[in-house]
Amino acid sequence: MKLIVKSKKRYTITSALPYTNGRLHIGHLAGAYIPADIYARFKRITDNDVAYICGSDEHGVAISIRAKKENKTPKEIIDKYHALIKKSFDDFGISFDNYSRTSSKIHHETASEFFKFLNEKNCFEIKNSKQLYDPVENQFLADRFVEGECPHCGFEHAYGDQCENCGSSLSPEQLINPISKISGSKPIEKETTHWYLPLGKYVDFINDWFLKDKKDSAKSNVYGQVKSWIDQGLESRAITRDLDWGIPVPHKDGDGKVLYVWFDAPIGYISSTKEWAKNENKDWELYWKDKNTKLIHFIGKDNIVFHCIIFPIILKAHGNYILPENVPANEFLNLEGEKFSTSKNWAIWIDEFLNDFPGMQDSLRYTLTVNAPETKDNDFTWKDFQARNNNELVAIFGNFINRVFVLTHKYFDGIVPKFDSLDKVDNEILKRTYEIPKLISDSLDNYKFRYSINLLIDLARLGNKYLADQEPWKLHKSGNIKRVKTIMYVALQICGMLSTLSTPFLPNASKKIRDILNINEIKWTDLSFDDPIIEQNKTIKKPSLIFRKIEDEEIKNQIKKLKS
Ligand code: B3M
Ligand code: ZN
Repeated sequence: MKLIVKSKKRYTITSALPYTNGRLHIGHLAGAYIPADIYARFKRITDNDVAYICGSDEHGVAISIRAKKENKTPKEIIDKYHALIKKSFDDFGISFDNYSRTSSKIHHETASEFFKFLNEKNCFEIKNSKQLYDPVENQFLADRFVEGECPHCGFEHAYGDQCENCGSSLSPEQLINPISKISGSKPIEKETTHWYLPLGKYVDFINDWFLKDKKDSAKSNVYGQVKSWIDQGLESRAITRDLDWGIPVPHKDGDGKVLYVWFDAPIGYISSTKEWAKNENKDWELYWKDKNTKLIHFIGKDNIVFHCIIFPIILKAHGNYILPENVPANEFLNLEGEKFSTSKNWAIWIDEFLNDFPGMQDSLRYTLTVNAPETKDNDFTWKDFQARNNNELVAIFGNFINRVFVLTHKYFDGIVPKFDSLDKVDNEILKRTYEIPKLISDSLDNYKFRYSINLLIDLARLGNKYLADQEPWKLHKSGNIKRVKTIMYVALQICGMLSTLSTPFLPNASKKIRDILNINEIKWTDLSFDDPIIEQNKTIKKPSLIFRKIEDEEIKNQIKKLKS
């Protein structure tokens, strides 16, 4: 009998496209990348058809501002940061099936086509309005080019398109005491024409598709945000801008205008899928238009409105696309009690982390998962990282695996022993071991990453307790080899189970354990109550270190580095 019974499905899984205006830090990883990567690996190992899609978000004012700061062109900026970000993802081991960029030709074409299609379908309103204008620089102040006080929460550095404090989506005119980020001057108002998406026409759609149908499946933090936006009422939103960096508006009246970055960026998921499908000889449309495909967006909480309201409305207006099945947004991660800040260099950069802790990706994955900002903001501290690594990964998980491997070599020359009968305790622990895959699988299906990874560690904890209770070393001394064989056989099955169950969470450790056990990756859907994971008589390799301890000195240095 199989442990997990599931039919094969198709998944399009996306992680938010990072802006190419800076390096990646661990706060990014915790929000939209590690959970998505766990989920994608989980869906692969349960035998599904998965496209895990991402890419760089290379348009928008964030890029232009960075370019000004570094005295470079926007193109130089996106090339620099795209390369750095992509390398960090690769080195960290995020398993994207495709990582594209929105400056690519395929994306410009896809986004332009989308605009033209919607424009011809009369999905937009074209309106004149007065907008903020920088009289010194002679340019319109869209989005992040203008800052001011948030009309909703009073935060003083809200951007022209969004308040990062309360998450409200804004337009520049709503800001109190706006200031140009380019010249520092007080903006004036000037008339201009733009294309608007009439969000208000889609309130019924969002009510039905999201607020009714996703009441039970959406995370409560996500549901709450969407509900409050709908309660506030949806206004038309401009999807074009008077800027010189972005995708030119494909229309005869579009001179000097580009598509709003939040119009083109989510379409980037589609163009990245197209790019991947082309390389892999697949049909991209199955991943975006087949109603049996499940579309899941992993994002941070500041992107909820775009993924639960605006992008779904764009897809709905188009008409041929599937809608997201779930948008499991995370809250924010703080660092040592304060917000991550690129400008204050209050961050742990991925490239620096990997330099200082080479090969320790799994330790960070573990800490960021067990402590994920799943339902509320959470804090990363270096001390907690050390404690999680040393007291949980090393002392529980690594210790169990290592003891079993060492004893198997010591007593049986590394050969998996044959046993003749199982005692009650053996049956009980095996039963529990074989229950875990379904428990983990069900909780991952509900986006409960913290709970899932705790189930994994609990299994290792149980293994340790089994060894401590059974004391095979005593039995070996007293000559009860028959019982020792059974105990080691059972303990090896738990190791086998840990190796396969850790695949999505701790992919490097999982691979090391499988190498020692001499087994291939096992699909969870192939696990069965009747089959042992590790065959009797099989030889396992000599153990090597799976996790290493982190010394106090290393943590002290990191804290010093952060504070300097
Ligand atoms: N680039 C915003 C952000 O980094 C953004 C996400 C786009 S997802 C389509 O917060
Ligand atoms: Zn606010």
